Parts: sequence; structure tokens; C-alpha cells
Amino acid sequence: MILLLHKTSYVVCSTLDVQGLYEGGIYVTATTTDKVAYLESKAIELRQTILTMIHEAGSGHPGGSLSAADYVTALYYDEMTIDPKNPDWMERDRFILSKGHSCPVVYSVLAQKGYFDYEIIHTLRQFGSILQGHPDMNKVPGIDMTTGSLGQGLSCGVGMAIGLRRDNINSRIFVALGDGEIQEGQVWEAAETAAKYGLDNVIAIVDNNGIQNDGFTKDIMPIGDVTAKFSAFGWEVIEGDGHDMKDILRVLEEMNALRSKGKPICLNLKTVKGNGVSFMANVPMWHGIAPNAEEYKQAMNEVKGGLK
Ligand SMILES: Cc1ncc(C[n+]2csc(CCOP(=O)(O)OP(=O)(O)O)c2C)c(N)n1
Ligand SMILES: [Mg+2]
Repeated sequence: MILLLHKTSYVVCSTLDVQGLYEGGIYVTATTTDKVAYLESKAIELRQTILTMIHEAGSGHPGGSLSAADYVTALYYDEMTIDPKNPDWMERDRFILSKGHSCPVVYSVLAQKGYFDYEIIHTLRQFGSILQGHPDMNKVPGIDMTTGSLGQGLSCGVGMAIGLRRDNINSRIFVALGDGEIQEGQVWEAAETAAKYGLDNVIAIVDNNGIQNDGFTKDIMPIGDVTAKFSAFGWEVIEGDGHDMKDILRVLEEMNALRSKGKPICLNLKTVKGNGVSFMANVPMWHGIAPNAEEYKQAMNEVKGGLK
């Protein structure tokens, strides 16, 4: 039996098999079940860090950050080829948070992975802090694109993908988009460009939580069938449950199998805005407000239990 210790949580690995996990300088092998448990424990830590930074800042966007917590965990702890000690490494995979207001989720994972001192999370949105309300690639180690004005991230990803291909670098660009965000026309200009150039190094993740700023997407501007839309634009599309770690891993496996097809890939993930906290889940108000002391205490207790 192996215990993987990390700050506040641990994972028990009772069997050793094929998959590898690297944590705190220890490399162990583990089964797929162990991997899911390990990633779920990391997602709990991510939610705790998100809630802490937004509560302490007194402002921020908890809803969209919590909705992204599970796939961001899977990407940074398992899927992406990255080196926290070398954030500008040319061969790395890139992650663009096009829905930049949800940056606490990326700040949290970067802090946990050691891109910068974890204690900096306590300075979110303060004057002089590197962690501003929207992510700045010139300030934060590990942020691959400055975002915040919705609709632009996929265009940036397409440009980066063309550049990487020209330089014969086999890295991938993951771009996380909000479902409200894809109402922006620029997203579809980027989508058709990616298809035209057969950019199989671009992966768009649609965080399909059904809520935008002040209300439900279906009421404000229905986005229709996201899978059919991206397919019509020449993309491969894989659907999945954005809060079921096992299913996220299945989606990523299928994504890797599709890569040789020479088409850009969209992961259409069903998510819940504010996921993990009962009073925030699927409640539009929690798009952009911070929990007070009492709400924070309850939220931290709830996320500790995981999502099951
Ligand atoms: C171009 C632009 N218009 C408006 C906004 C203000 N705004 C910030 S978040 C948001 C709603 C985003 O909803 P969605 O894309 O679904 O993200 P999520 O639900 O994941 O938070 C809006 C309208 C913005 N940041 N950029
Ligand atoms: Mg949304």
C-alpha cells in the first residue's frame, strides 16, 4: 500500500499496475482506479484553493471556476506535457483559458503545481499582485495567453497552433471556452480556420454549463447543439460529463486516438456552474460574487466530501 501525501489530502494506492503518477518527488505506478481517486483528490484541493482565494479577495468568479475544476485537474495532473519549473519550454502543451474570468481555477492549479509560490493565492485581485481578475501572460508563470475579453482565445490558439506546426513542434493547444462565450462570432471564424488548416493540435473544450453572466444561456441567446455546430465546421467532437473524472479520462483517451485524423477536436463537456457547492450549483447569481465568511465555511465543508 502506498500513501501519496499532499498538503491536506491523500490517496491510497492499494495495487500497483501500469499507470504512472508523480507527486512530491515520488514516482509510483497505479491502476486506473487509483488514478481517478488521485485526480479526484486534486480536484478537491483545487476547489478549496478557488474558494479561498475568491473569499479572501472579496470578489471574483466562483461559478465558472468550479465548473472547470475537474477537466483542468485532469489536464494539468495527467494529460498535458508540462514542466512547472520551465513554464516557457517550447515543447510544452499550452492551455488557454478563453473564459478568462474563471482564472482562479488556473491560478489554483498553477500554484498547486509549483509554477509560483502557493502563498501568492492570498493576493488575488490586490494591487501589485501577479494574480489579477483576468489572467496576464506577462505576469503569471504558466499562463499561456492573456484573456478576459470573451471570444478571442480560440483565435489565439489557432495562431499558436499554426506557429508550432511551422516550427515542427508536436505540442497541443487546449482552449477552454464558455458556452455563453461561443455566442461570439469570432469563435466561429477561428473554428473554420482550424478546420481549413487541419489543425489537429488544437483542442477546444466547451464548458457547457448552461449559464452565462446574468442568466441561463437558453433564455439569453440559445447556443443550440454544440456538437452539431462544431461538426458542421469540420471538427471532430467528443461529448462527456465534465464532473465525472472517469468519463473525462475516457474523453481524453478518445481525443488522443483521434489525433491522427488531421482535424481539430472539440470536447463538449456537460458541466454545472458552481459545481461542488450546493447553494452555488446552477445558480446564475454565483457567476461573479464572493462567498462571505459563513458561505465560505459551508462551501469548504461541502467540497471536502468530493462530488459523490
Ligand atoms: C467580449 C466580452 N463581453 C462581455 C464580457 C463580460 N462577461 C464576463 S463573463 C460573461 C459570461 C460568460 O459566460 P460563459 O462563457 O458561459 O462562462 P461561464 O459560464 O463558464 O462562467 C460575460 C458576458 C466579457 N468578459 N467579454
Ligand atoms: Mg456558461
